[in-house]
Amino acid sequence: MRLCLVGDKCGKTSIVQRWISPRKPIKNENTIGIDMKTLMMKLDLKVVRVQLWDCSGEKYYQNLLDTYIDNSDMVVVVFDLTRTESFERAKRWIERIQGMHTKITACIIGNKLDLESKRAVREKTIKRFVRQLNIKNVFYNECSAYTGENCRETLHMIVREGIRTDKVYTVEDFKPETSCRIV
Ligand SMILES: Nc1nc2c(ncn2[C@@H]2O[C@H](COP(=O)(O)OP(=O)(O)OP(=O)(O)O)[C@@H](O)[C@H]2O)c(=O)[nH]1
Ligand SMILES: [Mg+2]
Repeated sequence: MRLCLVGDKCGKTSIVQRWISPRKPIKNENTIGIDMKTLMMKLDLKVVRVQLWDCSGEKYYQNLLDTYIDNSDMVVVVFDLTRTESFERAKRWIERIQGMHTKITACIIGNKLDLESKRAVREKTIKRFVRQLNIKNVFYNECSAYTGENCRETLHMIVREGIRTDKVYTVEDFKPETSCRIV
């Protein structure tokens, strides 16, 4: 299953770190271009291999991302709950994805739940936005990469959706052609 994480500088890499090493404290890692990590997990009696394409929020790279989005099974749009402009950027991402194809599954994540007192985007506003979308499968969740709150649950929700919509491949799908020869 291939996931593509997009959004401005809001904690995408930190969320990926939490998903990969839940117990380690997150460390600052500036993403240059695109970073790819693989995660193997067991969920509902299935072993799932998740490819995480973590895209930089830098505007400079944005035009390169269409191919990655097109090749992914789910786009994870992340924003910072403490900044309205981050949410506005997430909305523009969703519009761009809608423009590409409406069959794609999108997950919107509001990050930095630990900074509740600085929250600038209300849950009601986000849910209203999600409801009026023209994407077939879209869902929303909130988490904190910093404390780890709700991170695992969000990942499980995403992978379950992948399993439900048959976007999880079996080992058979990766078997090379018998006639394949490496030269
Ligand atoms: N308080 C708080 N800070 C966070 C959280 N997640 C990330 N941060 C901080 O936000 C900053 C950006 O985090 P990154 O994970 O690098 O963000 P990014 O979206 O990958 O950024 P780019 O790769 O530049 O697009 C860092 O200083 C993190 O420590 C969180 O849940 N809570
Ligand atoms: Mg990053």
